[in-house]
Amino acid sequence: MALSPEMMLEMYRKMVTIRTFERFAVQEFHAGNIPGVVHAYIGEEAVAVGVCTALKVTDKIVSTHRGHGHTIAKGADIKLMMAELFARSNGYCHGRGGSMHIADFGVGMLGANGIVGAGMPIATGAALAAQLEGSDGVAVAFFGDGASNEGAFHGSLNLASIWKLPAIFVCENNGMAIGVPASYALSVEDVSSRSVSYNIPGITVDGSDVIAVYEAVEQAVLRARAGSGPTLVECKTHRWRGHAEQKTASDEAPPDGSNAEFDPIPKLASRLLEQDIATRSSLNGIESEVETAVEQAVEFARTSPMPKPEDALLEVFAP
Ligand SMILES: Cc1ncc(C[n+]2csc(CCOP(=O)(O)OP(=O)(O)O)c2C)c(N)n1
Repeated sequence: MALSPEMMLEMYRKMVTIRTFERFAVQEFHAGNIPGVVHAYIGEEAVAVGVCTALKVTDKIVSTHRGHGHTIAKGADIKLMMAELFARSNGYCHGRGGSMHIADFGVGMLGANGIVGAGMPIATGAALAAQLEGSDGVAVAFFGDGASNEGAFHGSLNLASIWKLPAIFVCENNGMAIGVPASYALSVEDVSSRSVSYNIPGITVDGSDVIAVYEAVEQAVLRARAGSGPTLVECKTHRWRGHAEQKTASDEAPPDGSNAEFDPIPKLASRLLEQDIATRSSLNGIESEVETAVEQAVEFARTSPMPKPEDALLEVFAP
């Protein structure tokens, strides 16, 4: 389906929402208001948004430790997300999970995951469920270049291939797994070439180009819904900050502004302006609406109650 101007503007709004949410999450982490870990998705926004724009709300995604962008792109509520980061009882997991455990089944977001690679078998299972139910649903696994070296990747792609599951494997190749460069750890230049071993299509796209990501995933979705099986989509991208936010300066981010050539947001803005879909002032309007919405999410989190110690075991075990 050709992207309508409304869809392209919504993509812009989503990318700016992710960028702004992450900017505030980083700031609140360093202010001591967020316990646990925050892995920022800044710089990678076009991947989550390009992929999720090609999906229906009933389609499923499974995320990673760097999951805020996927969660926002699939339509989750940023107030409940921020409250979860703040470990408040109003958050998605009632303050028990934090950044790496946010899920919202209502929008098809089956969960972030602190175990690298663990999302791929889950998405494979969700794709099997869609196939057994006879729905036209698809399931997407997001994962990094590091995760593509794990057994879970190879087992998932093989099973999805032989059973022709409606799964899409989206590798966010940001060139690093913590401090280990992909150039050292990967046996191949492009993760997408690993698709050959599983007899499925594999494609590499520019992960800073949201339209290119959308178009590649749209093809994969068509193939999955037609019962023809999975696709491996590799998005080459850049993470701008250190692996995770640190109290120390051991994994410092490059200074702001040094990533202009990889920045997916001005790239989409240029297209919107060239195609007369937006004006600079309408884009400024979106940016300021998003800023207000994220500020309100932070305020919601800040004023939400802490979980009570006596409730510690609620919501932990299934009844
Ligand atoms: C099974 C497992 N091994 C190791 C870790 C520690 N760890 C957390 S993130 C990470 C790097 C992951 O790299 P990649 O998959 O490329 O994702 P990125 O952080 O670049 O988004 C590692 C090794 C973990 N959480 N789980």
